[in-house]
Amino acid sequence: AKPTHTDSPGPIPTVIPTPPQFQEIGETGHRTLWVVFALMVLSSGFFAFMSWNVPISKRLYHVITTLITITASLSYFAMASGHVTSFSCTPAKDHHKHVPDVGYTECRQVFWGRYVDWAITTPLLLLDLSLLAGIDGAHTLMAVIADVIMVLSGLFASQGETATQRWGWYAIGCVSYLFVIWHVALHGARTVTAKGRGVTRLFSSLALFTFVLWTAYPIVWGIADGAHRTTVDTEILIYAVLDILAKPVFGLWLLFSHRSLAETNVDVGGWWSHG
Ligand code: RET
Repeated sequence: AKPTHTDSPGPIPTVIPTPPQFQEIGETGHRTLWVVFALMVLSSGFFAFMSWNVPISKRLYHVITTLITITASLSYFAMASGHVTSFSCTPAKDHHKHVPDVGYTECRQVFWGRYVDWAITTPLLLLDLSLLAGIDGAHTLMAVIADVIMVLSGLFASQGETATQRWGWYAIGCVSYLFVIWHVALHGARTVTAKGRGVTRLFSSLALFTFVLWTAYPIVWGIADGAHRTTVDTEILIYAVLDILAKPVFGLWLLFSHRSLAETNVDVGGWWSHG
């Protein structure tokens, strides 16, 4: 029979759904973002200053490297001022043993602005390395596209709602990363020998430094964004250290070596500068 308002409402549910758990930025994370913003601005100024007495035709690495830290300054300004961020909600993991499995969600703050930064700066970093190693345009282009696919996959992974979406995109990103290493590190190791011992030694150390550092990013992503095993602040701190090494420290190393090693010069042709 059709229920009427006089019928018993039925048993009261015994499991009260847990509200979503929020993981978000704290004071430490906030301060860290502002500090890195300041460091990126200072580095940009310093790199621009380093190119002062260098003729335009020899300023290729200076221009690329300064654009990298300028882009990072913009992205850190955006993140520090509370922009370019959203909450990504996923079903809670069973590692929260103290909570009955009632299917609550975990909403973690994601700074998607990072991925916009990486989509611009990682291709520029690869360009620095490719030019240094004398890698041809074809391999450079393939590496850059694989790299953009890697970063966009990371962005999609961070916004995914199901495990398939998140870990699927993550896996696609990791495969793309292997192509980047293949085209730049392995291929570059072969082409750089034509540029002499000095450049070969510089490229080997810079490429090793780069790919050891870069490999930390997917590991951090897996632990922090994938498995939610760290706080948002810890994630911000780790990425801050990695970003400072991958951008200002990489840039200092490259530009100072370039200054004392004439063979690092690239013949960039007439479009770049008229002599
Ligand atoms: C993601 C997740 C998907 C799989 C892989 C990733 C790699 C990211 C890397 C980022 C490098 C950033 C740098 C920033 C500069 O400061 C997107 C985390 C492989 C390698 C160097």
